[in-house]
Amino acid sequence: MLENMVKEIVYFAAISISILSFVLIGTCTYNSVFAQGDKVQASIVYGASSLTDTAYSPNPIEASINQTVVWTNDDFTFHTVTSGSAGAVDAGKAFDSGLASPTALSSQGKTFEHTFDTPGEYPYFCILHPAMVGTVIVT
Ligand SMILES: [Cu+2]
Repeated sequence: MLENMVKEIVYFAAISISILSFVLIGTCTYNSVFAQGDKVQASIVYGASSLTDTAYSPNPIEASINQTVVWTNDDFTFHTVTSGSAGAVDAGKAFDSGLASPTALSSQGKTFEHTFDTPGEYPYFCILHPAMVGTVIVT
């Protein structure tokens, strides 16, 4: 009788430990994949047309060297992710989702990505709504 109870407790403990280790290993694997993931997600928020420095989220976007930033248009209108500032001669030189290119953020759900291989601060804006501004900080 007592022996059966002990057996049951041992059995239960063994199952608990194996389930726990499964969960732990799963969590670790997930974390390492996440850390290796070289993409930073950013959003053009809903209603961005009427926003300024909150149109792109997060703002600023922080990235490490050689990380790729992915912008998703979560709004219902056409936007761009264009490096520099409105009217500057070098606007769009570093990166530009464009107005007609395949990367154009012409509708909801479209994405544009750029990999930053040099540290620095990269201001950017939307050609169609120049009040929309953001910064990528690469360290
Ligand atoms: Cu816009």
